[in-house]
Amino acid sequence: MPSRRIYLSLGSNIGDRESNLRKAVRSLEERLGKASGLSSLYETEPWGYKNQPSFLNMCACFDSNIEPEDLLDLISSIESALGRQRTFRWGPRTVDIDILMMGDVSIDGEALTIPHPRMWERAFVVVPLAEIAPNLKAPDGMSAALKAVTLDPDGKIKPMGGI
Ligand code: GSY
Repeated sequence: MPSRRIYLSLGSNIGDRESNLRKAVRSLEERLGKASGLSSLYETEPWGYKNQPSFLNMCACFDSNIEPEDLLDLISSIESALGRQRTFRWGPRTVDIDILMMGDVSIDGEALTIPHPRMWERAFVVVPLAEIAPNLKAPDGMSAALKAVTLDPDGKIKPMGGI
């Protein structure tokens, strides 16, 4: 099986957020190999449920032949190991890892939907993604770079250095 290009979104808003993200990336690299792209860290306002601390978000890119269900298991085990407790939908989390895209994989299941159905609506996803994959295309044909400007027209979401 040839490798696929995998894009992930990572976020944290509990504890030492930068350390949580660093540990998550390290654990992903242990299984998937070295990341082929890592965005900067971005401080972002909580989306959905507003009454919670702000997030640090980033995106990562890997080239791997891991199967989608195995990637989901890997992500769940990393989130658990880093102390994520599932409180309520859109609630705070030590680390959250979302699969955005996996090559041309298209899955619409109960446990897993790829590409991520709401990824192109969220500035906290698209701004970091545009840093590592500016030419990646949304389903409407718009590039990630252009989507980022559309979602964050005033450039409020700024890079804060890397992990
Ligand atoms: O869906 C990922 C977890 N999450 C986030 C996030 O990562 N960043 C921001 N800014 N808001 C969020 N709301 C949720 S839920």
